[in-house]
Amino acid sequence: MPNEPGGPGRPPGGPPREPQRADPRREGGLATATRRRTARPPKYKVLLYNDDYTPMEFVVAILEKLFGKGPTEATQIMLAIHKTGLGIAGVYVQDIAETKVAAVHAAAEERGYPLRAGVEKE
Ligand code: TYC
Repeated sequence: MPNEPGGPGRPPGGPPREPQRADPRREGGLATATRRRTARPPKYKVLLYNDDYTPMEFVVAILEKLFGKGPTEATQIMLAIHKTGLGIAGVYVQDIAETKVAAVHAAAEERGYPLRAGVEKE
């Protein structure tokens, strides 16, 4: 019996075999048919830092209004920052992350609070 084009023969009666592919390690781990055309842009964490003066309610309000958190998650993040010194408010592409940091600083300065934020590449 001649071999099939996709590979050596198989015993009769079993399920049809997937077509054989080249070693995926030599193709970057993705089959050609499903490879992305555009790379995912790098993501940046927006960090909030603890301080001794910004009220807890203000930080919760920032996490709700600027970072889309619900009240429970916003409170958990704020308390984690209060205890550990910093926490992640959200993860965005670079220009959005930097805009969020500027918005945090603007809102804090408007109220006279020293709250600080920053970005860190993921
Ligand atoms: N440590 C502040 C207080 O006790 C609360 C606080 C939490 C401040 C998180 C900043 O990013 C912050 N009022």
